[in-house]
This record gives sequence, C-alpha cells and structure tokens, in this order.
Amino acid sequence: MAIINNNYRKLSAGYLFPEIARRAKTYQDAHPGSMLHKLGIGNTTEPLPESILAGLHEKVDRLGKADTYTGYGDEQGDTPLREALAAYYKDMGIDISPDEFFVSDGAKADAANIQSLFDENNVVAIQDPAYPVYVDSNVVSGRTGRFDKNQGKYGGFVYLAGTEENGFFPTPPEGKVDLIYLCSPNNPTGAVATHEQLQAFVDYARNHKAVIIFDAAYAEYISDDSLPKSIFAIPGARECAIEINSFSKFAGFTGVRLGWTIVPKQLSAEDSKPGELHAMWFRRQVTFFNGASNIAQAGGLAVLSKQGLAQSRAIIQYYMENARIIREGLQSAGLTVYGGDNAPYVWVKTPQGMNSWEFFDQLLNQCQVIVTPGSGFGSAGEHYIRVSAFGHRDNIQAAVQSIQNNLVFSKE
Ligand code: PL4
Repeated sequence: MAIINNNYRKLSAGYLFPEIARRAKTYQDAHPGSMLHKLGIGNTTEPLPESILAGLHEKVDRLGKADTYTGYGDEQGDTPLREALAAYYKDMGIDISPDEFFVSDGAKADAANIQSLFDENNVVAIQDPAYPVYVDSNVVSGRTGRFDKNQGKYGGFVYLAGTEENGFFPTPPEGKVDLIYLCSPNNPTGAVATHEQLQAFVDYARNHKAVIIFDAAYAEYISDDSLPKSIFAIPGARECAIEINSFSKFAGFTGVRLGWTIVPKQLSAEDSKPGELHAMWFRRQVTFFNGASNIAQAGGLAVLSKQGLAQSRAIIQYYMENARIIREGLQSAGLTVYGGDNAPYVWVKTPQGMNSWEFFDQLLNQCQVIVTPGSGFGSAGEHYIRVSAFGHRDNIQAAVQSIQNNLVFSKE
C-alpha cells in the first residue's frame, strides 16, 4: 500500500502563476479580441545578443561532428564554465574556487532542493514576501505545521516581514533559527540589502550556527556600486552561506535554462565540519542530477565573455528603463511605488486599502493590465501588487498609459 506525502496536502491554494494565467484566460474568454498587457510573470522578452547566439550555435555544430561530439559532461558543470564563473566573481573582488560552483539548469530547482541537505527539524526563517519556492519546498519536506488561512502563514516558520518601515528588508530574527532564506535584489519588492544589512545576517548565522540560503538571481540588475551583488561580498559569509544564481534574468536564459549554486568548502552547520556540506551537495547532484545541457553551458560561457557581458548588460539596461517608465508612470497616476531602481520589479501599494487580488482584478478589468498580487508571495505582501519590467517597450508604455487613462480610484 503506497502512502502519499501528506505534506503536499498542507500547501495553501494553487501555485501563484498558474492562477494568474487562469484569471487572464477567463477575462479573454469573456472579452474575445481584447489585448492584455502582461506585466505579471518575470519572463524575459528580448532576443539573445549575437555573441551569445554564436556560442550556442558553435556548440550545436560541434555536436554534429564525430570528432567534437560530447555526451555527459563534468558532474558539477563544464570546467571552463566554472572557471569563467570564478573569474566573474573575482572581478567583483570575491574569491570562489571553480570547484565550489555547481552548474544547474536554473535557480528554481536548486532553491527547492537545497533544503534536502538539512534535517527536517530545522527551524526555517523566510523573508515575507518571498518567491514561493522557498516556502513550498520546506512545506513538502515536513518542516511546517498547517497553513492558517486567517493569518496566511504556516505554523512553524519564522516569517521575517519586509515592510514600508524597514524598507522591505528585515532584520535577523530575535530567537534561534537554523535556515534563513534571503533574496536580494528581492523578488517581489525590488528592495536590495546593503552591506550592513547582510552583515547583520551573516553575524547572526555565525553566532547561531545557522545557514543562509541566498538567492541572487537578480544581482546583475544592481547598478548602485555601493550595494552587494553577492552574499560572499560579506566577510564571514563563506562559513555560513550558500548562494543560488541564474543566467535566466542575467542573460535571457529563462527558456535556455542555466544557473549555478555556490557551496563554499568552509561552510558548516551546527553538527558538521567544513567541507561536509559541500561534499553532500556534490553527492546529491551526482546522484539526482545529470548536469545542465551542454548547449546551454556553451551559451553560459559566451555570456561570461567580455562581449557577452557587455551585450547582456545592455539588455538589462533596457529592462531597467522599462522599470523607470513603470515607476514614474504609476507614481504620476497617484500610486505609491517602491523598488524598480536596482531590480526589475516595481512594488505598488494598493489604493484605498484594497486587497491584492481585488486590485489585480481592477487592473485587469479597467486597464487590461496583468500584474502579480503581492499576497501570492506571503501575508506581508497583502495590499501590494508586483509589476514586472520584463517586456517589449511598446507593451510597457501601453500598459502604463492604460493605467494612467483608465484606473479609477479616489486619491484621498
Ligand atoms: C515563473 C528570486 C519569476 N514559472 O529561471 P530560474 O529557475 O533560474 O529562476 C527562477 C527564479 C529564482 N529565484 C527568483 C526568481 O524570481 C525566479 C524566477 N521568478 C517570477 O516572476 O517571480 C518567474 C516565475 C516561473 C516560476 O514559477 O518560477
């Protein structure tokens, strides 16, 4: 008799993004021929630049010849790619050895799977609001109690709320926690932690033998040089942090699929020696993962070339100009907005105390604009919506104009 993992039954409603797609489809079925401006999912839209395409094409051609064909690659990822990643960090003044990188097929799976390194009884602290995978992966792994619908929270988690008062980046918890999920630049608020804010978490983690899981998927969107792009820019982080990152938003690889995770050799937990967690993740990856596509890895190598970096960064600038248009346009429509200056997300307060889904529906029905309701990222996201800056410029401009022209609310 097979018995299911009952923790799946604890998961709150359906996954956020399919629910948005469902509501958009319902609207379009009811309004055939209507055009929706989609600023919901953070999905890249601009074509890959020439130097990166060349890297991808070259690898495809090599696969077509007997003398250059390759099958399974190095277990942690192709060595030249891990060396190029080490050089990329070196340029930021951060020393990471190539064998501390684990190349992945994107950040999401590693963000979900990394918790498997830790005992089920670890107490987990989560930034609230947060990208849902951190919460859901720990729910199905049995680290929480039931979901309390009134509070919008799971029993057992320690929620670190990002609010207007703390600039949407929380301080470390008061009591002892064991695993801490941080994301900076933050999805969904667009807030970016300062060196001092991250140092406080690193100090906390070292004092409590906790481990920080740091999602830096939007690091390349930071243009303010005073802000850290990696947790490893913080002294002491190599002892207490894992970093997860991705080529998705960095280089338009949302469909190509490529990322990396850094598990430093110095990292340890309360009951482990330095090196053990690194060895365990290696063991996990060689057992349960067969590596990222070799074509994608060749593309990643091209991204990290001088030309690839310059061309990718030009596209990031394009999205950040979109973010500026959204931020300023929504402000001029009378809305209160945050983020969008070092991150591709604008975090917008709902007017008149509306809840997130109500405002989502209003924007859909009055303006034909799709956003993401903040409450889908956690209870502290209630009364906010997230607007994504990924999109073609004309669509972004049309969406902002539609909000300016059609959104009706009283600006008391
Ligand atoms: C929609 C903080 C987007 N269906 O592409 P990956 O796997 O390398 O990166 C996923 C990821 C990792 N970390 C953070 C992210 O925000 C994301 C991507 N998030 C969004 O709109 O919030 C895409 C979401 C996708 C999903 O469910 O992930």
